Amino acid sequence: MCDTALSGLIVKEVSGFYWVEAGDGHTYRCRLRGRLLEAAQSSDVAAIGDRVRFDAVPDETGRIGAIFEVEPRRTVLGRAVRTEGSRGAGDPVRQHVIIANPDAVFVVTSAVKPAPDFPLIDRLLAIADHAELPEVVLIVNKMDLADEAKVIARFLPYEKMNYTVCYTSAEKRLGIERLRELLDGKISVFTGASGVGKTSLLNAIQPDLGRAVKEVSGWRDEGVHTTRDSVLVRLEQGGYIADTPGIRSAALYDVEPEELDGYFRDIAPYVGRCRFNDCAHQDEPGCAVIDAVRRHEISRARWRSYLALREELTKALEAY
Ligand SMILES: Nc1nc2c(ncn2[C@@H]2O[C@H](COP(=O)(O)OP(=O)(O)OP(=O)(O)O)[C@@H](O)[C@H]2O)c(=O)[nH]1
Ligand SMILES: [Mg+2]
Ligand SMILES: [Zn+2]
Repeated sequence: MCDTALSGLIVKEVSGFYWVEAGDGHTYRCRLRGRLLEAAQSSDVAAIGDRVRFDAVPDETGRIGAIFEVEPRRTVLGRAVRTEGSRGAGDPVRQHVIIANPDAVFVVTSAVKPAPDFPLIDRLLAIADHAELPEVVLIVNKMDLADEAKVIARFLPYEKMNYTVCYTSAEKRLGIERLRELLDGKISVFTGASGVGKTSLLNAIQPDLGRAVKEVSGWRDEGVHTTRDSVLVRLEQGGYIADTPGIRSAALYDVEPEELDGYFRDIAPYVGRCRFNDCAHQDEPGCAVIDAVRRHEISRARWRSYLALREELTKALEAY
């Protein structure tokens, strides 16, 4: 065998196969080799966005390879998932990597149809801040169907806490130019609930893409989980964008309940002013966060998101 080592970027993953865009301009379908294959049993050692080194294996059926090295990740967007089976060893929870090395995450919601899932939005924003991603953007799509002033008022708290908020319509091609600017030259990811228009926005940004989109279910007003695979799409303007399947919920990975308040940008500034050091901001006397909620400086919905997420983290700890 006369293998040659190449390096490249994982742009697609389907059940143990990785499509790697290599420096030679070709895409190779790769498997993991040896040690990596073993490690892949318990963690996502390779994912879209990873830079890898692989051996090209000459093969008449096409370009095939074997990945032998994954470069250290600069950033990771991931969420906690329960491990399946109960063999006793290892963590009950592991990190599912949505994308490796993203420069920017775009949390996508629709203004209506389906209605915004604020608890999910707040979770994804906290995950993005915990991951220390250089850029976090909130996209509010389907503005063509909504009462603009009302929607902007509902998302005002997010602008105040310094998230970039983009109001778009994939259908009417509104706000697309601004998105293009934000995407320029970066590796970005679209994430959010099903049916909010992640794929439609991507198709609007790059019209020749033709990725499938499907109508939201009429009677439940919910997305139907059209996108099943995670792919990195190379943008003509430069950069890559990942279209990912819609998610129902997202749990934080590797965050202690006590540190959660640090990942809520509106809550964090008050934390040091609570009477108790270990204040959970739930019902403690002298809690500066609760006072701020009363004064409408922190929105009640955000506070509720925080409490729900904190309770979930505490329960996960107790389950050990
Ligand atoms: N009116 C309107 N409809 C939109 C807009 N964007 C998307 N849609 C519609 O919403 C439905 C869902 O869009 P998708 O792009 O498939 O949503 P998605 O977020 O990719 O959903 P999953 O792949 O299931 O996660 C489709 O019927 C789209 O045509 C928009 O800006 N306005
Ligand atoms: Mg989709
Ligand atoms: Zn407090």
